[in-house]
Amino acid sequence: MVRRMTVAQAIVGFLRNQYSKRDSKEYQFIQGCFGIFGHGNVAGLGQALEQDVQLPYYLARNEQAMVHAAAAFAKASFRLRTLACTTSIGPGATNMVTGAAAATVNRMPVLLLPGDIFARRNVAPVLQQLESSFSQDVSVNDCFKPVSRYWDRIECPEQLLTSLPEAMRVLTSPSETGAVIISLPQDVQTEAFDFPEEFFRKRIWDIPRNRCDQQLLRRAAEWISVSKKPLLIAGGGVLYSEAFEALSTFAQSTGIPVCETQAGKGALPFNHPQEVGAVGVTGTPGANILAREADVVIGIGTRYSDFTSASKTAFQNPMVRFININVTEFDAFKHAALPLTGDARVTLDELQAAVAGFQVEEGYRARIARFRTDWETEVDRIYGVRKDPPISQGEVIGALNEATKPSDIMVCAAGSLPGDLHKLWRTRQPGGYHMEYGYSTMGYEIAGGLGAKMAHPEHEVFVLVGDGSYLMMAQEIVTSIQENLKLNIVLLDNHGFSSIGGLSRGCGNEGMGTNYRYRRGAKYDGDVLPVDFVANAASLGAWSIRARTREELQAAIASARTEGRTSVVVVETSYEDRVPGYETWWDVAVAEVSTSQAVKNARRKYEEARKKERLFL
Ligand SMILES: Cc1ncc(C[n+]2csc(CCOP(=O)(O)OP(=O)(O)O)c2C)c(N)n1
Ligand SMILES: [Mg+2]
Repeated sequence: MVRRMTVAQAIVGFLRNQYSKRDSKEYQFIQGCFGIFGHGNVAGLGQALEQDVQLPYYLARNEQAMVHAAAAFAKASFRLRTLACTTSIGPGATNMVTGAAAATVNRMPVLLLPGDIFARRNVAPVLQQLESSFSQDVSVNDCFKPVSRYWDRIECPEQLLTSLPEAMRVLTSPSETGAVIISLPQDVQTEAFDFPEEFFRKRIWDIPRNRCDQQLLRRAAEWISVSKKPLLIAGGGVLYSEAFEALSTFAQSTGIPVCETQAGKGALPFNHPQEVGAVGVTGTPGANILAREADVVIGIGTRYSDFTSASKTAFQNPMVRFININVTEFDAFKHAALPLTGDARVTLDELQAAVAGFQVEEGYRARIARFRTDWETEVDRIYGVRKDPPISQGEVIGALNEATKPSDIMVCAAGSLPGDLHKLWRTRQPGGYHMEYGYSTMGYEIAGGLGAKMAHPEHEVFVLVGDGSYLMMAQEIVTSIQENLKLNIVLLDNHGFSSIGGLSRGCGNEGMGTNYRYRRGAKYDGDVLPVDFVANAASLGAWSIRARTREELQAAIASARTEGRTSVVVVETSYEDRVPGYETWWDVAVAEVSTSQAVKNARRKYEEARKKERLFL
């Protein structure tokens, strides 16, 4: 039995029959397809999606944004489902490169279907084709190779039969997942072929909970049982494995404190007795002191980015040893760790049994409790700051946190907000804190909010976005209105890049290029540019309002919640008033020679601080 279909029709027919399954719960894996059409896909995938509406189609405004939305959808679904994205050739395709990289860094499954130049070649160069004199087997879509986990180009219809199952294997693989690219030459998309009927049968991809090596598990248990200052680091893998309860039980029964990376934040509620908060460059004092002194660090589902390891200065105990629980072998081996390569939940359950009876000492337990209360006092202080307008960012975070419900989802990605939120946000449910900080892509915020809302339409989604990020990519507000997917956007306007301005000054410079002001001579030190964000958001169809004081902000957030459509609350915040770092450092290389005394001083301090960087061999 065969079905005569075009390549594009076969892709749609195949994708809508793919399911994922974990812990006996089943999900349609590809829940729809974003697309922006052009000559490279309108008559191919466009035709197929128009004909077969069982794979819902979504129109977005920008190709990069739709990949972020798809990745956010996957992240909010703990990687059990995702969306596909189709584009035309040339700029439509390459607009997705940043989105693909962000998805791959964050280990998020997204299926990207860029159009490609004619396989037939006789009409080349086609509109938007970048020719190569070196080979006819090259197109701009080759740019996706370093940013994807699986890359293929379909030159003839039968290749689909072996390519799409590979794409699904990678997308549903906990260890290999990331962006998957299937390049589709525009002529091939429309070619008909007799596809075997079985290709369109319902197929279930079981997402495994692999066990780690049992001998290594016993060794890990021995290491833990002789440890005096053990520390658990919860990374994104805890969430993607839905291992939060296993982690909570493990931490509670052993007394081992838990700190969190950006991706792992929310694994435990902020008021869990073993939770010591954010770790690393944007960490809390307690977590960073515990990391500095720890003799055994148990990293779960973490990539140990420089923000987590404080550029390899976080772990200063000369005897420190690492045990890494990670589904990806590559990460499990980091820091010369004892690698427990396996699923977080099943490994934590097994480790729990293997360390049965182990408890941290009373003094350590008391210290954890003290760090916790001290930190809550500090958060209350920052939340409670009362300033005349422009108000502080910490105050905005406090007002918003107090106005949100446990089931609300907070989405953010770049600027100074991620660092402040990592420290200050009181997360109450796993998934309530949605931060893209693997690639920290300006522009992810609103697009990501859209993806999170698509995954959980019954929850309120709050997007926190800086003025810089908003100006880079705000256009998916239009998509949210079109889809009736309401977002609550809070735009913090500090007239520029507060984060990078601070960084510039920290490196001895003067913050050039980080203020949104009129040019005066060589510098941008004129008046603030008159960007009217309230009018801008309203022009895209959102309900928008300006809030100047804490009271106005609280009232605006309350109105936004009851509003039926996407809202944008614009609040001016102080550029200078920032939340400090605690007990940590970040390696940003400072100029080794300069005519500026400030740069020379910064370099001296930098060289001193670098001495703490450690190699774990
Ligand atoms: C696409 C992209 N370009 C550049 C950067 C580098 N960068 C990080 S934060 C930032 C400024 C963000 O400005 P804004 O959104 O206003 O946040 P603020 O720093 O003021 O909090 C820049 C340029 C980035 N992360 N992403
Ligand atoms: Mg800003």
